[in-house]
Amino acid sequence: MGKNMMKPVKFLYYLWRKSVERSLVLVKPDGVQRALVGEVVSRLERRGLRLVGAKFMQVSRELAETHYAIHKGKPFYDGLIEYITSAPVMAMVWEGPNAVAAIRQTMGSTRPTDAAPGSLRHDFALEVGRNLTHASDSVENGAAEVELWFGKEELVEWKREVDRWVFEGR
Ligand code: RTP
Ligand code: MG
Repeated sequence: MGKNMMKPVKFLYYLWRKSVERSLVLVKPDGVQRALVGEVVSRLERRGLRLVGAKFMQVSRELAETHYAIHKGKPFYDGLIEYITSAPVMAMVWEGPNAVAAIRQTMGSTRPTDAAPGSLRHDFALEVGRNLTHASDSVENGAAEVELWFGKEELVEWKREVDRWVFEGR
């Protein structure tokens, strides 16, 4: 391949990577305690999303405060920090086309009684303060949260045989 061919190929690869969104997903302490980690993983897998990182961890107060900085000052903030640091969480990174919207749809609305039937929060939760999961709410926040929670070496770039049957044009 000539030297000039590399640039367009690289650019196409850049565009292809860009269209694959990433989201941080947390199974919060209530989800872990209720043995719903497998349920959450299973639903995301079945949706067609690709797992690129996972770790079972205790969230420090510092990480909780950085992650939820946007909610500082709100009436539920202290309870939220208490909740997320109260017991271990399963932290994961999932990717795919439209991953951010797809994952939030699979989780359901923040308030479980508003969540669509069939969503995780509808099927397994009752209270906003015990709503099982976290998912990034935009592509930008997805990238920022993945960087906050995971080191580069903790993320695995890989392809699946089935990708071309789930991701159009791959
Ligand atoms: P998350 O960030 O956890 O994925 O949830 P979300 O985007 O659907 O909701 P967000 O507005 O970011 O709120 C973060 C978490 O704070 C708790 N919360 N409690 N008591 C309340 O009114 C209230 N509002 C929010 C929930 O645990 C929510 O997931
Ligand atoms: Mg949020």
